[in-house]
Amino acid sequence: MQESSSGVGALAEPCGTSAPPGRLLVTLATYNERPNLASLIQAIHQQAPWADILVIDDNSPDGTGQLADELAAIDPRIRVLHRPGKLGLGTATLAGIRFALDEGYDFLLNLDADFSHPPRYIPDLLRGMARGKDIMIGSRYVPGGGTQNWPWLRLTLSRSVNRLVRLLFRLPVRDASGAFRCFRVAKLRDVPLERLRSRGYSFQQELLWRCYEAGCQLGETPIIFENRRAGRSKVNWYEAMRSLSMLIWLGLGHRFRRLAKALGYRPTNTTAPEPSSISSSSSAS
Ligand SMILES: Nc1nc2c(ncn2[C@@H]2O[C@H](COP(=O)(O)OP(=O)(O)OP(=O)(O)O)[C@@H](O)[C@H]2O)c(=O)[nH]1
Ligand SMILES: [Mg+2]
Repeated sequence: MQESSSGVGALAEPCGTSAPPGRLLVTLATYNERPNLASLIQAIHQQAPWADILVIDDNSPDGTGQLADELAAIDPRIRVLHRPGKLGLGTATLAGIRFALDEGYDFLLNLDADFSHPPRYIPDLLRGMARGKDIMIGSRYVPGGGTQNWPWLRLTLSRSVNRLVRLLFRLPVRDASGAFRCFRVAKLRDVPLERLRSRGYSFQQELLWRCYEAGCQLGETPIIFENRRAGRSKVNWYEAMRSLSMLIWLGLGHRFRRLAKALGYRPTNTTAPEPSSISSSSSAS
């Protein structure tokens, strides 16, 4: 792990936008993102020069982790967390959250390391935080948002999963599956992270649900999700189906508990039902 200098993460003004007061950590989970990494970090620092950036790399075969170390050696705002192998985007996101909590950051902003979440939207997310939201989502499905050149099947699936999640978990957001989010770290302390069951694509939705249940105020700002600039997608349809099963399982468990409560039944165990297996790889989208 590289050490960042103190003070680098202090408050500054992002490109004429008023920033929320506090230290900002930007997390980038990477697996084979070497061609994107340096230019992405530069683009993030153009929007938020005061931000520390944590690269969470899973021993990428293309040497992304080594490049991150080289960048960190010349820029104290960059830090690197090396993990031994591909452990999935869910656990990488969780590692970023734990890092932000342990290091006492005020805000945690996460984005994909492939330019699909364009850094030019970072000021919009920070403006939402400054207005008092606990989580701001870069959203594809609010007016003004969208996806660039997605195949019909992927778009339909993504929209359908979001509808299902809204129905099962009653989340008041249009885009619960994207990873472009900014969190108020103090509120994350109230979220029972140890209860998160998902490791794959469903991680993003389950995390949001747990945060909402813990009282977080959610907000959305439109983004156009762009195709990755370089490298290959890690989208895995088998994993997508496993994650869908996980969401249905968690969502039905949630609805049944709500119904039981409304009927006056007091369950002895309030933990979400344990599925026979949990999804265990890849990324969310
Ligand atoms: N550390 C870590 N990062 C991962 C892992 N899987 C995916 N990522 C990263 O998570 C982000 C999203 O993954 P992508 O491959 O872009 O998947 P996607 O966004 O669903 O798919 P496309 O946008 O089509 O490329 C990228 O920054 C990946 O490098 C993983 O197992 N470990
Ligand atoms: Mg991507």
